[in-house]
Amino acid sequence: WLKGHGLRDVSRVAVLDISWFTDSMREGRPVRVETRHCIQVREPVVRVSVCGHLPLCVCVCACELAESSEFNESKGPCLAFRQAASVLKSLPSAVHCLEAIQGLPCLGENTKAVMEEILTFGRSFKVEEIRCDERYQALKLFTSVFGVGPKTAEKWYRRGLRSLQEILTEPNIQLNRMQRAGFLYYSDISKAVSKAEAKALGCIIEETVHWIAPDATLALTGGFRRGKEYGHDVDFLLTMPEMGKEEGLLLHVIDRLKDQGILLYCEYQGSTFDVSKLPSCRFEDMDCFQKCFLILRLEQGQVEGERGLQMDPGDSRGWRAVRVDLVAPPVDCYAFALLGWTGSRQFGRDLRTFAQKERQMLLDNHALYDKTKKLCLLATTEEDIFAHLGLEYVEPWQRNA
Ligand code: DCT
Ligand code: MG
Repeated sequence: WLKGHGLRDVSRVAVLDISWFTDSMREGRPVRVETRHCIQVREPVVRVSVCGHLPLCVCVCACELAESSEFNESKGPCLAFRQAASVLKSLPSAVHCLEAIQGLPCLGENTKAVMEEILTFGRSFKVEEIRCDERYQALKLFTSVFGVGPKTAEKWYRRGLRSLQEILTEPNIQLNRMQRAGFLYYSDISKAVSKAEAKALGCIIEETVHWIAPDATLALTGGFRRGKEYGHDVDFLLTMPEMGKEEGLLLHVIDRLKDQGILLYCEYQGSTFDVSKLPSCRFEDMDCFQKCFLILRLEQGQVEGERGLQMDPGDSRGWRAVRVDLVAPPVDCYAFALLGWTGSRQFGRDLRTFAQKERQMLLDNHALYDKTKKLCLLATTEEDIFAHLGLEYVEPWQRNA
């Protein structure tokens, strides 16, 4: 199983941080197997997953089943598998039998069936079938391009296209600007971004923002705020101390990045924020703040640490392209935006469900609305929001659901 996931010459395996491990697997990143803190494995490799880390194995399967459901537009099963993966990821110890997971939430019949198959045969035939499925493979490949969603991927698949090369050479396909950038920087932006690279980008963004507005507030959000070692992009939130002063801020930042010669691609979306709109209970809705999706050029010399830039051996460019998201909410919404953009997606989804079901409140990236009192509750910090919800504060590193 591990070899099937790209691990070679496995004799010993260390799983130090379960979420890091599963995220790496899910994102198809090569996993570096550390020999420190090892679980010694001398038997055939497949026994690692069965005997040692059944939850991990099933978690990866659940992620693939979720993805496959998403491609089939089966929203319910997709969410159910994501929730199951999240629960499995959080289990503190190995599981050796189905009885051990009795009573755990969100592990439905389908997930249990996968677990049973793995316990009995060492693998899941259902998941293997999906992995070998031509449509699944094509859609997974196509959606790995920045700017390509499941709908476009499906369209290309239906036209008989199967590889990225075929898409690029098909004369009747008109790529939009974002997709063109996605293809142009594909090998760079499909590589994980490391913590050291995120830190280097943080310095660049901070210098740029503060050069324009010394009193702006800037925060690293997304997976890196949750303490993740790797991410697919780097997310930042910025605001101004006075309401309305954030207007136009991102456009200045974009100009300044352009002047520095490091802006490779930019998609800017102006604010459509309307205070009179109540929080939306539909999580999938994008928030209305001004934001930009960027690709920036990061130089080798800007990244600290012995590993420096994440580059292929033999790549002598001395720089790589990295995806960066900047979001600029007005200061009154800052705490809600920070909570939302810190994620994880699953954590955010669960928090909204909790707010709605248990507290009759609507939470989104803009506000928290109390349906009983018929008013929006103010918050200047994330702590305020948790307090309004009657919950103990949850640190960002504990939000990796
Ligand atoms: N988010 C949101 N609304 C959106 C998109 C994202 O509230 N329309 C939140 C959910 C997670 C967070 O922003 C950051 O998004 P990602 O960068 O996609 O996730 P991540 O947790 O940072 O994961 P990765 O490490 O892969 O970047
Ligand atoms: Mg991110």
